[in-house]
Order: sequence, then C-alpha cells, then structure tokens
Amino acid sequence: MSPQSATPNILISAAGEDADWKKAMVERLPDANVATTDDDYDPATIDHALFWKQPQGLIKTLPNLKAIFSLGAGVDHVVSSPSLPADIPVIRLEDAGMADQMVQYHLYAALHFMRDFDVYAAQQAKATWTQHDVARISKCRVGVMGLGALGAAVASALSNLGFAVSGWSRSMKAIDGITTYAGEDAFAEFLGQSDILICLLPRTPETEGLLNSAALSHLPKRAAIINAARGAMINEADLLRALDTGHLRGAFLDVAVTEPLPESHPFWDHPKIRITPHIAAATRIEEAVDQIAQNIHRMARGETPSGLVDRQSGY
Ligand code: NDP
Ligand code: OXD
Repeated sequence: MSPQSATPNILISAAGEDADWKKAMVERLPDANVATTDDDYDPATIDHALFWKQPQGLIKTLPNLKAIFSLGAGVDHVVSSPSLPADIPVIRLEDAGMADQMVQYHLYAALHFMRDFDVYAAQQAKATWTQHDVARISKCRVGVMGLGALGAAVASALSNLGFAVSGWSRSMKAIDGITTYAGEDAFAEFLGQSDILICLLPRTPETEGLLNSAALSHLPKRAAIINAARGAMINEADLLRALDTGHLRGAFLDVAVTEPLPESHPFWDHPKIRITPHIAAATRIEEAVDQIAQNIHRMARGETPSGLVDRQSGY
C-alpha cells in the first residue's frame, strides 16, 4: 500500500455508541481529527471510517475514503453496501477481546447439550424426576465450522475440556488436538461426525443458507446446533423442520435472520430452541481502538494492515 498523510481524519458511525468510540479513539490517537456523524464535519476531508452498521448511503458521501474499519469481527454490514468502492480496503477486528467471550458462550452451550440440561428442562416442565446416565465427554463429538480468530479459540477450549473436536474451514488448518477438514468436498464427512455443530463462519455469499435441509441431513441423529455467527447461515424453516421431526435435539441461537427476533417468530416458543440476543461476544473498545490505531500507523507507513478483508471471498 502507498504511504498516507500523517494526520488521519476519522469518522465514526457505531450504531448508538458513537460517543464512547470517539472518546476512546481521541485518547488513543490524540493527533487525529475524530468526528461522529452528529458532529459538523466536512465529508471531503474524511479518510478513515470506523463503522458498525452504518446508515445506508453514508459511504458514498465520503469521496476521499482510504480505509473502512469494522467495529466488529464481521464485515458483512460493510461489504454488503452497494456503494462500497471496490478499491477501498476494509479491515476487520481480530479477536479484540471477543475470543474469551466466545469461548465462555460455547462452553456453556456445549455443556447444555452434553450434560442433558435440555432434557432436564423439558422434564422440569412436566415435574418429572428421572435420572439419565452422564455421557463421557470424550465421546461427545463437536464440529466447529470456521477456524478463524474466534472458531479456533472455541475449538481449542472445548478440546481442552475433553470434547472430541473437529473443525472445518476453507483452507486446511493444523491445530493441536483438533481433527481438521477443509473445503466443500469434506463438508458432508465433517457434518457426519458432529454431535454438536458450532457455526463460527463469516457471512459471505458462500456461507449464506449453508445449513439447509441437505446439510442438516448429514448430521448424526439427535445432533444439536449452536449458531453465534450470523442468522443467515441457517435456513430457519429447514432448522424448524429438523427439530420437529426429531432429527435434531436442539438449537442454541445467538443470531437470527431478522434481529431483533420478531415477537411472533416461532423460535421464541420452541421447546428445543434457546435464544440469546446477539450477546455471545461484544467488541472491547479499548482493544479495538488499539488494533485500529496500529493499523492506521501501518497504512501510513505503506504497510498492509492486519485483518485486511479479501474482497473476493468477502471476509
Ligand atoms: P475469521 O475471519 O477470523 O475466520 C473465519 C473462518 O471461517 C476462517 O477459518 C475461514 O476459513 C472460515 N470460512 C470462511 N468462509 C468459509 C467457507 N466458505 N467454507 C469454509 N470455511 C470458511 O472470523 P472470526 O473468527 O473473527 O469471526 C467469525 C464470525 O463470528 C464473524 O464473521 C461474525 O459473523 C461472528 N461474530 C459473532 C459475534 C456475536 O456476538 N454473535 C461476535 C463476533 C463475531 P480460512 O481459515 O480458510 O480462511
Ligand atoms: C461481530 C458481532 O461481528 O458482534 O463482531 O457480531
């Protein structure tokens, strides 16, 4: 990348948290000019944008943008914008305090199924006191889709706890204690040995609707699904069908196609579904602004930023 001007002019649009991000950014980069969309700023001067679910059309008002930073791990909210020029670098957050939270979320959710807490919740509703054998954790096979900053941390933590863990990604990975698979050709085999399937893929044209009836049919009978990635990766009607026919035992969902999940949505009342409101892992502002500041410095030196999105693959 070619070197950039020394004083960055930064615009923040952070879905209601603009003031917190501005304060943190000003503290971390005191020499930069930092504005939010509520401030009086000249769009022509803005060269760096920090966005989380930015308003539609905002990008095309900024003619001199040199980089867009996502204030989350996902970049689908930026790369899906029709006005995003093809040559502007988009940079995502890498971990930024989210991996620990993802690990906690998935330990809880995986143990929910492994220790039959779903079964005991159903029993409690009927005042039933029946004990079941405790399965050996090493016999419980967990499959993690996506072995990036978050998926790899979750896979390793579950493996360290004793689960038999495999992972699936686009390119082949080597992670201690994890059986790895890569690419479409290995997808069915990977699914076939996932008693608990975890989805930590980015939302891209390739992953949208990936978990449909055909894919779910490859899962072992009474498998469970945990999705804290994006709702669009699961075909919701196909998921409901697989739960209702008994093919799947349950789903633990942090994300949905429409968020907030509409009040009338069938997921809310479904006895086999647990819902959380997109809280699996929140960006930690301090870690995030530090990562962004380091990348702004890297780009100013003409270096490639870390977390640069490959616009071809969309993540
Ligand atoms: P990364 O970009 O670090 O990792 C993505 C992983 O998915 C990589 O291993 C990649 O493979 C793999 N992948 C991408 N496309 C495919 C494909 N078509 N087939 C197989 N594997 C694929 O992402 P993160 O780990 O940082 O984040 C993952 C997602 O988690 C985010 O995109 C976001 O949607 C979600 N998220 C949700 C949060 C919540 O609170 N619910 C919070 C934070 C993130 P390869 O390694 O070969 O490139
Ligand atoms: C993210 C998210 O992508 O919070 O960071 O979903």
